[in-house]
Amino acid sequence: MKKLAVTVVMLIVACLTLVAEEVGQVTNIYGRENVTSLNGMWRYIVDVQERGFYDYRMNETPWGFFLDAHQKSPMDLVEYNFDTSSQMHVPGDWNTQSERLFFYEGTVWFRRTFDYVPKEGKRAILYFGAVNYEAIVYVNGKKMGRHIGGFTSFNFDVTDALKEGKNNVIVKVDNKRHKEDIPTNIYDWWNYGGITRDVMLLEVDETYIEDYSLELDKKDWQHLKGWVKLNKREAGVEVTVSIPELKVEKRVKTNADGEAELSIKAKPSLWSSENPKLYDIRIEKGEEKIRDEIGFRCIETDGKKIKLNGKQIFLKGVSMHEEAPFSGGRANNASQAHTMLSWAKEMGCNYVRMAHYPHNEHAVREAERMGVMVWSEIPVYWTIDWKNEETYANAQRQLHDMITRDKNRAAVVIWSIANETPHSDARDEFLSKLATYAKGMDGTRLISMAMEVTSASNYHNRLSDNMNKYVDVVSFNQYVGWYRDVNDASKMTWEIPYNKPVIISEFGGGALAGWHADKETRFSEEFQENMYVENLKMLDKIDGLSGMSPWILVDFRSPARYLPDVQDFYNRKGLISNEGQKKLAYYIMKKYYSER
Ligand code: GCB
Repeated sequence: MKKLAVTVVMLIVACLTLVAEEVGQVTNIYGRENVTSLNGMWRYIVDVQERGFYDYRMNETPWGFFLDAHQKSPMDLVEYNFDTSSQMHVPGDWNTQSERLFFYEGTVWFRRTFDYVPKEGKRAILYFGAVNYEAIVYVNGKKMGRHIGGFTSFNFDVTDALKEGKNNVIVKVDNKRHKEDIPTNIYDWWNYGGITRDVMLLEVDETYIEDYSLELDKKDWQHLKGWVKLNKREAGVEVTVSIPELKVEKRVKTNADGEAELSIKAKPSLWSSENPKLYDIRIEKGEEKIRDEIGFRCIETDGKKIKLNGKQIFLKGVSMHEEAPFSGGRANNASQAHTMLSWAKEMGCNYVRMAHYPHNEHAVREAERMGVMVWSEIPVYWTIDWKNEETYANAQRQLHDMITRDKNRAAVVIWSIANETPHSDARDEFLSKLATYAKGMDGTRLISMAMEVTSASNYHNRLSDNMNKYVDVVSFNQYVGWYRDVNDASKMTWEIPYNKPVIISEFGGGALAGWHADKETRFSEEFQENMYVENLKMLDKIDGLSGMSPWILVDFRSPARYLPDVQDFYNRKGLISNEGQKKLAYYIMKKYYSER
């Protein structure tokens, strides 16, 4: 009997360790057919000690929550029950859906059940837009895999785990912070936990289109180039790419790597802020049909200038976090993005810095439709564990996944690899490798990072960063007027000794909306307003100034902002309050951009 029990446990463990085939990142999930949304209400269990995962020896248990066990007789001891547990909405963070979880950092298990009918010759891909921070995914008790990184999409081939009838997906989500993570354990935004972006089940053929790229050839604007990639190394598969409006229909065949090059003669109307033209694109392989909207444009630098489609531009920007306007919490849909981008546009912006991590795909696509250029960034923020190889691999994977997802978005003009990273040899090595990697993946966009100025003397600001060689655009954050006396602004001189365009990636300071006092009183709207006036005069003197993204469009939650009745866990540097109230400084920026 004992032997039998041991065998049963061993069998269960063997089952649990079955990891699904890792499949490449499936792009443009929203433009594919045969997609079922698994968004909606999911059951959840808060597991502070992770007892649904580890036994007391700290081994992975064979009876964990991932089995979704049920009492078979009244005698059975099962100390959890998904069926009667509370529910929360996916996509969504747990912090704003349950008061008890507002400050929670740890493990929460999520379960969703769904009906499924397996189909001959079809594969099922389970897609997550993002889970913060670590996700371990099980389907019907079988482990599909693990993903780390809170802002990038991932997917598993779950075909072999699915069955006819009722199925379940269980996800162990853990948002604990660690020094070796990306981001590391301290940062100035809220660590929203949960399944924060869309969850979808995609049905495809055994051989399917995994990814593709289509863009304007920088050297020849009457030429589009790109590639299509299958999930398998299968030669001779025919793929058709068409752009009806341009009367393009191109048939290509895959090579032995399952890839095909695209080279198309066409004369598209170029995408810009004034003309955010997107073309309807169809990519087809037999029955498989993918639709996309793609814009074509050329972004480049010329000495200290940034040029879009050959014309010098000034990036009139603002920084933004991915936090839902009015309701708070992680933003995850197009309408929230639309609200925020409309505020930015009304202020005169043609550009936003999506800080400090890749924002959701809806937001990037919305920016593109609205003609707003985007700086997109990975959370290599402050003091990363530079010497840790796994940390580097994690950062590179996040960079890879960000570029893979958004490489067809004309709106994205800058990939940023880091924010405010203290200088050291180890940091230089880490960041130069990342920058080189980004360039290798995408040679058409500009690479940048938010640097810090290193003062040469009290009123002389000199930028000196070994990373200057690796970036196309030199960007830095500076806070004269907030972390330094505002009266210093008029005395400041700047030295940026590189022949590259300069973007001020952050400047600003806090104000509590609706609170009025004189311009010497911190946190009053007048203080912030005056600081903006002084900063703009100061920044205008910078040689090669090609854009700016003041910090920040909207007040956002931060655990490091404790001041009662003023901050209340909000970083108040927004030009607009978290309730949508525009502050005086918003109008200073609006006026400045209207005159630029
Ligand atoms: C910075 C950081 C940003 C912070 C901001 C601040 O330099 O890049 O994430 O929120 O300063 O408010 O201090």
